[in-house]
Amino acid sequence: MSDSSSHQDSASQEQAPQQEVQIHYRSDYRPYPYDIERVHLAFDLAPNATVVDTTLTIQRKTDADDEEPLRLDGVDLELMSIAIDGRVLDESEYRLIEDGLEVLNPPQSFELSTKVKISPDTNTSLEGLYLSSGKYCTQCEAEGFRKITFYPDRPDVMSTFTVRIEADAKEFPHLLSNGNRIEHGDLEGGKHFAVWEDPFKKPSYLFALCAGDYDLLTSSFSTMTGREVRLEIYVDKGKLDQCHHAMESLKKAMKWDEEVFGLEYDLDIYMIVAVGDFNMGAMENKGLNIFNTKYVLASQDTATDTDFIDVEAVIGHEYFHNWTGNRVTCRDWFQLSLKEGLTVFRDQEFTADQTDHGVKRIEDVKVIRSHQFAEDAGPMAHPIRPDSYIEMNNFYTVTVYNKGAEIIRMYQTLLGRDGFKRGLDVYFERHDGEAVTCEDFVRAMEDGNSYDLKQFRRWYSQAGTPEVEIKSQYDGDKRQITFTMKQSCPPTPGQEDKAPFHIPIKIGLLDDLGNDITLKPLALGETDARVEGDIVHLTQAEQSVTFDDVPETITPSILREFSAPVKLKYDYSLKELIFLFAHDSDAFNRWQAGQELFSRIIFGLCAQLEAGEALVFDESLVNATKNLLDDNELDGQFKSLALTIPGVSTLIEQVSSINIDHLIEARNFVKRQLAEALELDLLLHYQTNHHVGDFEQDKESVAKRALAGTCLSYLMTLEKEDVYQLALKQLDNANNMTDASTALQLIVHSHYDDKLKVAEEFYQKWQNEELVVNKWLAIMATDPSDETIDRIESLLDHPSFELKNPNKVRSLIGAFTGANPAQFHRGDGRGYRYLARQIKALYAVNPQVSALLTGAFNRWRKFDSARQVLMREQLEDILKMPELSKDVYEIASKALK
Ligand code: B3K
Ligand code: ZN
Repeated sequence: MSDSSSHQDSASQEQAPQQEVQIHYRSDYRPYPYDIERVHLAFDLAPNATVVDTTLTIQRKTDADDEEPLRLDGVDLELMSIAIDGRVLDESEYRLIEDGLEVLNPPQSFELSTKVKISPDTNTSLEGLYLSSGKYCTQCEAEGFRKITFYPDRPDVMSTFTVRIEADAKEFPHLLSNGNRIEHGDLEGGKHFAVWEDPFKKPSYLFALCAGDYDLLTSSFSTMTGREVRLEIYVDKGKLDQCHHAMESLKKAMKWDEEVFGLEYDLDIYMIVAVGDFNMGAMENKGLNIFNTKYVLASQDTATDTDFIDVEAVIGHEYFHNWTGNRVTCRDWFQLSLKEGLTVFRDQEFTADQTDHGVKRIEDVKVIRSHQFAEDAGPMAHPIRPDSYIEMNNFYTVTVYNKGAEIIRMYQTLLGRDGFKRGLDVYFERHDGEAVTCEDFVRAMEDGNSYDLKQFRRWYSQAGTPEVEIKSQYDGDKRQITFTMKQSCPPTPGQEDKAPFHIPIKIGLLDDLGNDITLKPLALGETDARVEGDIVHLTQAEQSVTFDDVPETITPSILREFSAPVKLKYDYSLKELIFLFAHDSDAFNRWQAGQELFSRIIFGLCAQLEAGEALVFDESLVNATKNLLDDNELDGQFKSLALTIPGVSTLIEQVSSINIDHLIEARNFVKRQLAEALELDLLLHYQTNHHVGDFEQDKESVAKRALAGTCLSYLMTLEKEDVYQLALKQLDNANNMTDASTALQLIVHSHYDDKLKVAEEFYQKWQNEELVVNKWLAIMATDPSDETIDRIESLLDHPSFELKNPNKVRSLIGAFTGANPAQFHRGDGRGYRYLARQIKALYAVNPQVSALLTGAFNRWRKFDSARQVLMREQLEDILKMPELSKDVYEIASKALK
């Protein structure tokens, strides 16, 4: 079958009727009528003519209709032969359909053999089997396996796989697939083969194959029951010295999962292959993880402290999937958060245990506030368990992943650590080896704890960010404080009215010395919220809670640890915020108080700009910041976070519409005013924290680098020659990528005359280290100056750029749209036109990555009317493109709805 253009996306063309786009609904789920008991795959690898021989052992389910044909998915496959039990089928016995094949009147139980030809070399979608940089690699989640062979490509069809790979021995000395290698040997004509068997049943999305000539790092791990597991990391030639951190991270993750959750690895071998051309971060294929190089390679010279932490986190994430995702998988893709929310939660806890709980919590909430709140308030808003999709790949979202993780975190808050663990134990006992639903997970939590989660389930079905408005009233005679709480949730596409959520609100009350007082909740009446420990359970649209024995000078600290993914509205006075910023024992809320201070001041300045007034700086921030800076008890990493002004994307989500020019001007003004007021302190802290000499990577050194970087970034706003020289010196003397890239970014984003020369020298030095070049691209793309648009235009033709490589696209185009608000939102619309041109150039090459870029237009309605028109025009234009991918179509059309 030459199925070629798989989605006849006429719907994406202007004149085409929208109803031709297939929408998938959660409510349409039907079990697959057949069991696939065994899968045998044989690959004869060749760039344009890889032959895949597949034998499926099939059994019709007893309750299935025997009239029903056997339907298999298949995209871009050329069918060479098809047989049942060795008998070749004639054309009346099967039918090629759009994106698949039907076998008519199949027997009850049989072996189906198909032979197809595919072309990995021309597969630029990086989905299915593809050849890039001389190596074969697969990506099957969500629906890539159908580009490899005809198969029921859905996660609830689980089977055991045996895979034979045959290829040229010299070019592809390593032939890898899932499970254990049971056979290998040489063949005629310089070829060789390997056979792999995976004893665990798995869905097709966890299938993987890699073939190439790699460098290999090996090690081993002894599990809690004393089994030795061989660990292997495969990387491009010459990169071996950059994989040690990944290997150590893997061992830490394996140990951590045993210690914290009692979960042990189950195969004798665990392999990781790092590839440079990859659509996302990594993929948890059973026993054979495939990683983006960005999340494996790390050395002092080439990777920043953040990169090191990210590598550890992603290695952990994929490893943790072995239980939460692979052993227990999803029934259908609407249940994606079942594995992703849970696994993100697990990787967050892992990182917190390796680093610092408060700092990690702040980092995670920043993602929620800047990205997830935006998604929840935009055209793509969906519950963590979506009800429908056009292209599943568009639903690997910050909602499914990160909000999903927040929902999991709330179970732990409600049930306690032990209770959460009990629930998980029930989940694994009941469902090991199965493909299940979010509902199954909730039930396991309920049954493990005898806890009613009926209302809590709404977090799975309702989209949007709930808003919680709290007011307090102090009764001096009774020495009681009463909080009245109201919750609401704005309408989202397809969901007008929302029922109240079960929202756990962690609370603290600080006395005038900043110490937490003991909470004494009073149960007064019907409308009172239940309180357990320091958790207030808000379950109705409106409820109140009263605490007894409270001194008048109390300062409440509400939503500690960000105990629920909501927007809190509480009318703190400036004085209270400053007090919390100085004293709150909850790291998250201490940071949050500072962020709210910053936000208020920035929006106050915006109002001044709106009114045409001269900007007046609110001095209250100066002392608060100075005290924080000088607090010797505080961790440098925390200080650095607390001193960082909320980003533009976070600020945007705090108001209903935005004058972007004013917002940026006000934000810059605050930074510069603070730098002027605190110049000497900042300089002092820069000097004491910036370290020259031997490189260390302990917690303290990392924190010092972070704080030094933040201080320097404030100082740079002063535009002083001696500060430029400091940055240049840091860059020249750097013996690590954290210091080097921080300095480079500050220089390139400044008005320093020779900044382009500095940038060029950096590029020349690092041009052969792809991951560093990607950092360089991102730094160039995020320079807020007006010339950036011309520069990023010519960078498209620069040797460092390659449209087919997702990392490059994300570094140049993604960074520009996501982290350069001043230039992306240029009033003349050039930023928008630039983005639209790249989407048009990319959608046929790589639908997934171009859809990701399209999302940058999602918040267009928030901007002034001139910019709205400019963005809308680009979206309309994109929708007129011939044979637009359904990925981009879904994002662009929903944005315009
Ligand atoms: N499960 C993969 C993501 C697959 C994305 C498909 N578009 C990586 C992860 O979440 O661990
Ligand atoms: Zn995942």
